Amino acid sequence: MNEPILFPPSIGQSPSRDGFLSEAVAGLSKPQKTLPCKFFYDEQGSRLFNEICELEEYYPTRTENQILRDNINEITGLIGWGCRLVEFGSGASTKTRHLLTHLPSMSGYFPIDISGPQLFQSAAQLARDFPNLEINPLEADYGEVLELPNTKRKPRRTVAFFPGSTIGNFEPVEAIAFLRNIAFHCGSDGGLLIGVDRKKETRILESAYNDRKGVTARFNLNILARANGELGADFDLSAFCHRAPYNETQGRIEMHLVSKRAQIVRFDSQEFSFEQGEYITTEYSYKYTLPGFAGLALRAGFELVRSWEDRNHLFSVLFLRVRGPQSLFERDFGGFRCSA
Ligand code: AVI
Repeated sequence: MNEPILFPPSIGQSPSRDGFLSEAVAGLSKPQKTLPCKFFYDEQGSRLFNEICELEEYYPTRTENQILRDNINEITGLIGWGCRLVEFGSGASTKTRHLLTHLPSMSGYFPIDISGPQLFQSAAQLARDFPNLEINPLEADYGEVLELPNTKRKPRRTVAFFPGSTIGNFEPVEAIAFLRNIAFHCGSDGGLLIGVDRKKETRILESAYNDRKGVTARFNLNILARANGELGADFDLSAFCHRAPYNETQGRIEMHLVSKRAQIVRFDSQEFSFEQGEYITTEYSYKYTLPGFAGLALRAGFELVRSWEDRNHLFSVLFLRVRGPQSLFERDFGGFRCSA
């Protein structure tokens, strides 16, 4: 058996302390205070997110897994042989294992994630389990990746994998710019396998983001703990509470951290004052109809090939293909970020 091929970690574009500091200061200085959701994912935040994925109320993970399992032959048939698979926001790469098992003679797998420890741990485990596969993990804010590494074996095509409905964490215009960038990376004949959370009853959505065990609340509050630890901020975590209403007009869950009392928070020699009831927006999670998302993808240079859904219409997995060479000239070099 060949030696596992695991390239040294490519570090360099991951968000730095300075990046967190400048974005936190900018976000908390706005009339509607914000903290970007990409800063949820330090080690503790990644652990809490994995816990969220196991919650009874949080249907997206298990529903998407089920859709992938039920349709694996058709999905991997559309991706085809000899592809270079690039995963944006790979986390623990749990869903990818299933794909890798069913994808014949791949040219390589590139997991990209903002959280280094989890990325390298899961890449090492995958390298043990798939010893003939070239795996090249990249620790980076996947919204800012400008170039992909080459594989030793020339790929027949590049297919991006963006599961988990993370596309919902982008504002729609940012989602278009981000997908356009993926189309550019994939090139002509490129494909995209993506998970999208669907619009549904408010009751189901709100309970998914306000779970009874309070894991989502801890996940949300952890961003303040991170600011305390990394930026020297003095957030009193007991003076903020989690709230996640569904904004039906905008079609999105909004994650808020609500100040329980009037207070002042200090860091970086600056003061940020809060009135009682004032809140920080930490995340948007947009929900889509299938035609709504297909229309957005079209504007990014992708056409819908096939979609699959669960029997309760909670979640969709879509396979899209790059529309044609003309759409590749439309790349947007602006920054792409999580919303909020
Ligand atoms: C990562 N992302 C798709 C999750 C979501 O559902 O928007 C993040 C999350 N926030 C709260 N719970 C889960």
